[in-house]
Amino acid sequence: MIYKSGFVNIIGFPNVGKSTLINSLVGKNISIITHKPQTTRHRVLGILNKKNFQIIFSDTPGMIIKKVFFIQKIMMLYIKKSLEDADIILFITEIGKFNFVKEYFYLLNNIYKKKNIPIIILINKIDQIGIKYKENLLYKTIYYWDTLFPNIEILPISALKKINQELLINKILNYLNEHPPYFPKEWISDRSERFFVNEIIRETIFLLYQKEIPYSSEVVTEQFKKYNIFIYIFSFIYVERDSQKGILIGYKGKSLNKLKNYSIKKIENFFKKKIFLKIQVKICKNWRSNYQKLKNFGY
Ligand SMILES: Nc1nc2c(ncn2[C@@H]2O[C@H](COP(=O)(O)OP(=O)(O)OP(=O)(O)O)[C@@H](O)[C@H]2O)c(=O)[nH]1
Ligand SMILES: [Mg+2]
Repeated sequence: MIYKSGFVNIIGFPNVGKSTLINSLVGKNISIITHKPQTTRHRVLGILNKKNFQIIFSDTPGMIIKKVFFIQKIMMLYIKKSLEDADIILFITEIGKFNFVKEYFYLLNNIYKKKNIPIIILINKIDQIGIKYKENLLYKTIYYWDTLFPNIEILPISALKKINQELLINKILNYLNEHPPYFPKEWISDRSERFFVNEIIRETIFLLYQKEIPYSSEVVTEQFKKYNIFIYIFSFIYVERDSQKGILIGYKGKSLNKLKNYSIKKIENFFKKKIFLKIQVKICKNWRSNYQKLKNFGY
């Protein structure tokens, strides 16, 4: 039996469905998803293990052009790195988006031509055909990408509804070389339990709060203790200003309570265990622009 293994890195603009794709491929919510752009801040590995292959997918933050905060520069560095260590690149975009940017055109072209790394262009959200979009729009989108990259394979998919997922895996396997597994076969990610707690709370903040709040928040889990019947978790949420702390906590602590209850449900679902969660909100001034603080937060 031939055993294949390799690194498949997912890149694309914000909000196109990168995290949705990695979760649906791996079969577990290892990367957080919201309707807001720039949800993903880290590079997260999701590992798909089958009898005769191990594919290590890597989710990345959305590519952004205007980098205001230092954290956004770091996020873009994660993408650059992920372009370098890939065996295959999945460049994901969505139906009806014609937003290609020169900077990334050169980057992709360079990888494709000089480094010889295979790329597959995925056109996501095609489940919206007949609902939000006409079929013609898909043809236009395919034509657009094919004109930019005439030699690169294009595959329409729906990450949400798993349309063409098997086809995608088969295409990936065609490109992968014979190689023993890089990670133990029971692994689904390279990240710790605490990381997932941080991310689930962060996802809930994205869903419950508006404007700058999600972008100004960082979550750090200080304690994660497993007992027979439950897990004890103590997490800090850092925001940049006093006023943000007030909003996060809300009148008589109501908003924070809601955040806590929503998070508990999701964390329980993730670990399949009862959770006792304690959250404390703290201020860490301008953490998004401070190299040392970002380093402490694991960036
Ligand atoms: N209809 C539809 N919606 C999708 C699909 N894939 C993702 N979405 C939605 O698109 C939004 C963004 O999804 P994410 O997976 O967070 O996108 P992302 O590319 O990881 O975004 P960033 O991390 O911010 O760069 C969410 O509301 C998803 O539910 C799809 O195949 N069909
Ligand atoms: Mg994401």
